[in-house]
Amino acid sequence: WLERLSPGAALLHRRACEIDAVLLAEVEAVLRQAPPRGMQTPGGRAMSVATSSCGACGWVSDARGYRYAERDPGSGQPWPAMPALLRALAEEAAAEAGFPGFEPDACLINCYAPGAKMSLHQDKDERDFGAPIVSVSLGLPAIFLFGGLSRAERPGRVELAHGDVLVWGGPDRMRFHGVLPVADGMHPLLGRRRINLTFRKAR
Ligand code: MD3
Ligand code: FE
Repeated sequence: WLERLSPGAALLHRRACEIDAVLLAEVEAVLRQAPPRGMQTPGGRAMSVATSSCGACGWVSDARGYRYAERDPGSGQPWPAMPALLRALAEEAAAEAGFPGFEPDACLINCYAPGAKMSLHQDKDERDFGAPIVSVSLGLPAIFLFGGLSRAERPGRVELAHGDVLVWGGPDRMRFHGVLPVADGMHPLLGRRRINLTFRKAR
């Protein structure tokens, strides 16, 4: 069911559950070609989340800063293509949330082991803030923090469970957001992992 969190943000509860096994197979195929890596913040701090990407461009982070790049710095190869079911899910979810015509060209794959977290941040490396961001959560649950347009605003909390799909666009696109450290547990399909996919129009 669709829960509207604010005018430009919707949580499609369990939207991906019935196709979770095929989605995961597509994700695992990408991760074999482009293994997730720990990235560094521009300040040189190690991020606890391991990241990969698929699509025409992928997100990379190192001492030079954050940016989208056409190749995986780990292999020097272009990123794997965005698998068809993943892409279709993102486009359909965007349309259901009120953003028809979404054409993602990048999908970031964030891999969380127990204890991994993502600090409060804004996604602002994309060229076109008119396009929404669609996120799909798989595996262990996590507490998602959604803040305001300034870092100072106290964030709200929402649990993201396996199969949940979030869409953020319009007036909510630039909200600060993050993820609290993932609690240890065992998921029947993913084991001791949380994987989050974020579909973007980067270029
Ligand atoms: C709200 N990922 O990759 S997904 C990220 O669970 C990221 O791995 C988190 O933040 C994760 O950048 C959160 C939900 C999400 C993604 C992008 C957003 C929420 C957003 C962009 C703007 C506002
Ligand atoms: Fe983000």
